[in-house]
Amino acid sequence: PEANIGVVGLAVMGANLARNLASREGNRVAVVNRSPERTRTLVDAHPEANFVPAESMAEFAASLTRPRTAIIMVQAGSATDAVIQELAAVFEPGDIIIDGGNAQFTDTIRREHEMRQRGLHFVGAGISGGEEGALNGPSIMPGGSDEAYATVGPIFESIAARADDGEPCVTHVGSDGSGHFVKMVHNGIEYADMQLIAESYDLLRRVGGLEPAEIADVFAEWNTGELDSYLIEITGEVLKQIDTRTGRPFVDVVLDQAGQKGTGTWTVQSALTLGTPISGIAEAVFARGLSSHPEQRLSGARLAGPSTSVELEDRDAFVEDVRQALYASKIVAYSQGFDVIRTAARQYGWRIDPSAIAKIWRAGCIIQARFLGRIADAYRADADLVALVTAPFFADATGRAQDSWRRVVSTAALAGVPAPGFGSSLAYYDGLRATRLPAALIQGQRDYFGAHTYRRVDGPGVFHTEWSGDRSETQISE
Ligand code: NBP
Repeated sequence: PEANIGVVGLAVMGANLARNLASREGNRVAVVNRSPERTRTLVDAHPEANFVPAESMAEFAASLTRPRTAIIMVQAGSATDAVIQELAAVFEPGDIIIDGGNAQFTDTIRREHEMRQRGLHFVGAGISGGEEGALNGPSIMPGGSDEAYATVGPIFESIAARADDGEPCVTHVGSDGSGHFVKMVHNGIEYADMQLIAESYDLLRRVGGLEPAEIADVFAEWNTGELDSYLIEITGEVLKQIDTRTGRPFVDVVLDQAGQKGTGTWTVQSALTLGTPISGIAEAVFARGLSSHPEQRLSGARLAGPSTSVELEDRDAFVEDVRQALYASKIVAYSQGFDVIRTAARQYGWRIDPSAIAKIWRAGCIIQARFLGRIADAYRADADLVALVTAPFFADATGRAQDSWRRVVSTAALAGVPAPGFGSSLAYYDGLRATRLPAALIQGQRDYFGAHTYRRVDGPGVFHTEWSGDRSETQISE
């Protein structure tokens, strides 16, 4: 045996991760792929990597030093299960199987359990950053046993992205499915972030009257301040792009139907199951859904819009309002994302440090942003923070932004420009702020039609009112 780490699955992600591993001091990388042509192509194209190629799982296992450590990078779902079974058949107790794909965290919990029964370690590692990240340094979110992490931690640290302070963007998230859960929520937050940026663009264009190239400049400017992030940066680049075929702005020749691969939906499904409101992320997933229903949109195009148009008094002030609305809504999206991570941690028995998660998202991943450092600070100062938005720094930021935020949401409504991300984030903020919610009335309705009972504000006990009788109140229990 000569390789200390192996990669199974050599499509774009696996090939790039294998090259990243091979470029680090002390690593020798074994590679294998279902169709051997892919292995040969990679090995031939990258002699500098000094790969140890294998054409079968048995050969792959024989090329690895103990404990054998292999990262699977194949299509999520049944392909991953198939490869795990093949590896388990040739690996021995104490060996480590890592799934670096975008697995459902519930699959990871099941797989970890199955492998543990066979004496094998199973690590579900979320890897973010796309092809580029895999090659040059991703953000890595591994979940698994402490014993497995002792071996895989240093390997991950060697290939992970580095934050500005030099810290590698990897941490032992927790046990079994925790890494894939956190990666899933990362993607959910990514959906929200993208939707909010898209709403900003739409408002600047349709209400502010700015051209794509001008909006690109606005984003470039925003990227020098508190919104500094990878997504803001690339949005500016996309808006600057001119279509070579037509000479029109690139954004105008792209079909306006947003695709999705499922992690946003999974995040919302998990949050629904856990009863945690992540309305910003949900609106982002639904907005992509609405965009990709052309027949509904075609018939909807007949619906009436506002009877008067919105005239801006001060365009620069509107641009600044949109910036503030974007920042405040983004804070809400991250607050909701961390909320669902904390709820899941309680539900599944994971010990997750939210501060460590914020830190490993500072580089390498799609949502990397300057303000993640602030999130890390907030959770370091108070690990039991019930809602990120209420931490002093973020309460102050949203407080300062709220007037702008309200103007933008109302302007969008008056202009007939959809801004579901902005609107729902503001509603969440106001919901959190409210000292009284109309939930009291809902309790009354529930008690009326279903005898679901209610509690009172002025003392303990559970009560029911005889709605169909004399409307007297009965105490049901203490
Ligand atoms: P794909 O998701 O396109 O999967 C292709 C790989 O899966 C090939 O190596 C293919 O082998 C292998 N495979 C399949 Br399909 N079925 C198999 C089976 N039954 N047994 C063995 N191997 C099988 O590759 P990718 O885009 O590189 O992504 C890899 C993983 O990383 C996925 O889970 C993805 O969700 C995740 N991810 C991707 C990105 C991204 O930006 N693309 C980012 C983050 C995470 P073959 O060559 O023989 O067909």
